[in-house]
Order: sequence, then C-alpha cells, then structure tokens
Amino acid sequence: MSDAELRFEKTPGWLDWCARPRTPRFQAPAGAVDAHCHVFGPGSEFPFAPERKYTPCDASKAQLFALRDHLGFARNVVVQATCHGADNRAMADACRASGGRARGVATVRRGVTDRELRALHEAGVRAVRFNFLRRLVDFTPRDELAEIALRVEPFGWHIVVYFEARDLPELWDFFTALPTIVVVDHMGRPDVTQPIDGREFELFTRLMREHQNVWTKVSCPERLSASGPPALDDERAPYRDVVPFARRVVETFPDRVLWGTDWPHPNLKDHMPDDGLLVDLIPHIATTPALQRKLLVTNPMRLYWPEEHLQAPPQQTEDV
Ligand code: 0GY
Repeated sequence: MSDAELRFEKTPGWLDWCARPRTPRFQAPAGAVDAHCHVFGPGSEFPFAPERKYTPCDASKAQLFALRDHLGFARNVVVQATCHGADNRAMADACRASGGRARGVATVRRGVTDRELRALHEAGVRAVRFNFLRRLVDFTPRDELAEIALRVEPFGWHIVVYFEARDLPELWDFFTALPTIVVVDHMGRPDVTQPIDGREFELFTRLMREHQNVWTKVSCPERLSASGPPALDDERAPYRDVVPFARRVVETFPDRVLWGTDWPHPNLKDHMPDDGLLVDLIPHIATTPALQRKLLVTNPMRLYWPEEHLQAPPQQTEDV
C-alpha cells in the first residue's frame, strides 16, 4: 500500500480515548484481567479493513499496555475490533508482544484454514466473536457461523457474541445450540430504562440460568446508561442506572462474569469516559472482595489462561 492509502481519516465526530485517566482509588486484586479491550491499528502499520463501518483514531498495543499498568491490572483480553474486519494482525501482534499477558478474541470467516487457526492459537487467541449489530458488520448467515463454531471447538476456543437485547428472542435458538462456552458482551445490551425484573432483562438472565455454558461481561456502562452521570471530572457515582443490572448479574452468576474497560471505547457519541473512574465503579457492582476476585481474576483466568489457573478449593455453587 502507498503512504497515502495508509493515512486514514477518522469518522466525523469520532471521540478519542482519554489520554490522562485518573489513578483509580479502587485497587484491583493481584492478577486482575481487563477482559474486553481493543487495539486500533496503528493504521500506518495495520491498515483498517475496507469493509469497516467506522474509522477510529489509533490505539496501539503500547498504549493499551500502559493503560493496563496505570489501572493496576495485570492482563488483557484483546477483542478484534470490527474496523479491522477479519484481518487479525493488529490483535494477534498485541497478544504476541504481551509476554503472555494478553489473550485474544478473533474474527474469522468461513474458509479459514486449520493452519491459520493454529497460528492464531499460538499467538494467544482463545475465542471468536460473532457480531450481530448491523451498524458494525454486514450480515453473516447463521450456517456460516455454525460452521465456524464447529471449526474452533477442537481448539478449546469459545464464542463471544455481541447483540442488542431486543434481538435475543430471534437469536435464542442459535445461541443455545452453540457447542462451546458462549460469552455475551455487555450483558446483552439491556435497555436500562426498562425494569430490572421486566421481560427483556428476565429473558437474558433466563439464558444464563438455563444454560450453564453462557457467561457475560458486566462492561460498558458508558454505552448502556441513559441517566448518567458520565464517568468524568471525578464523578464518584457514574451510570447509576446501569449499576443495579450489573450487580444483579454478578451476584446471581458470580462464576460466569467478566469485566472489561472496552478501551479505546469505539463509537461513543456523547462523551469519552475516564478509564480510572470506570475501574472505581467495580466495587459498586462486585461489592465484596470475594466477588471482585472472581470477576477480575478467577473467572478470566479460568477461561483465557486455564493452564495457569489453579483449582480453587470447593466453593458454594453460584446460582440461586
Ligand atoms: C465494543 C462495542 C462496539 C464496537 C465494537 O468491534 C467493534 O467495533 O465492538 C460498539 O460500537 O458498540 O464492544 O467495543
């Protein structure tokens, strides 16, 4: 590619990630994992995909690792961002450069070879992501996704799914037939103006209750919140309307929840949160040291670094 082709113009109105986040007051437990974050390019090194629906600012692996250290975290799970399509080079490069402290979630298409999957596995990839948001990706037929699921299962990978709550009824049969662990991004994007015991969120908790292979990330309050206030200017109680939803999920399914920053926060329209303040929200959604340890260490280690995860002594079963 020529230099001109490697210069990318950001989508108009694009909000860049927060350059100087606060140091969190909340001290994450040793070994904490940011289980949902991305790298963007840099575009000059890892060009964005022609089929992308947005063009972001750059967000490099070095910047991600600096944030990890600043927030007091030990590891990252780097999720392939849709602006890179199925070109996993930037994500895989971040995993490889992390010295074993990052694992990855890839996007692959039908026709991916076993050799390519093996190379991704060696880089640190442990999952694929199926994205159902039309504003982010073109439609992929279900039979293609089902085929990919069968291809990645022998590698011990799982499947991360991203959808909006209103689409869950239509996706239910597909999700519940998947052969692997299924990790739902951002609690299935609930409409938090609806009651927590209402039909929509109840369907999501039913999915988790009835299917022990379903996990979720209690992430992205900045995307889900309708009332705010935003995590800016040392706000101590941001996104109050999302907190009860996240807390409910953490307390009901403590062994199947993950947490992530979602840095560099693609496609936010309203404000860019301070990542330090997002970390300070954790003790509001996981209110005891035991829950915090499961959310930030035990669960992500079990899923992404099973070879390092030491079997904990027997505990009470989680679901009520
Ligand atoms: C997220 C959310 C979004 C974007 C992506 O891969 C992506 O482009 O996931 C979004 O725009 O809601 O999880 O990062």
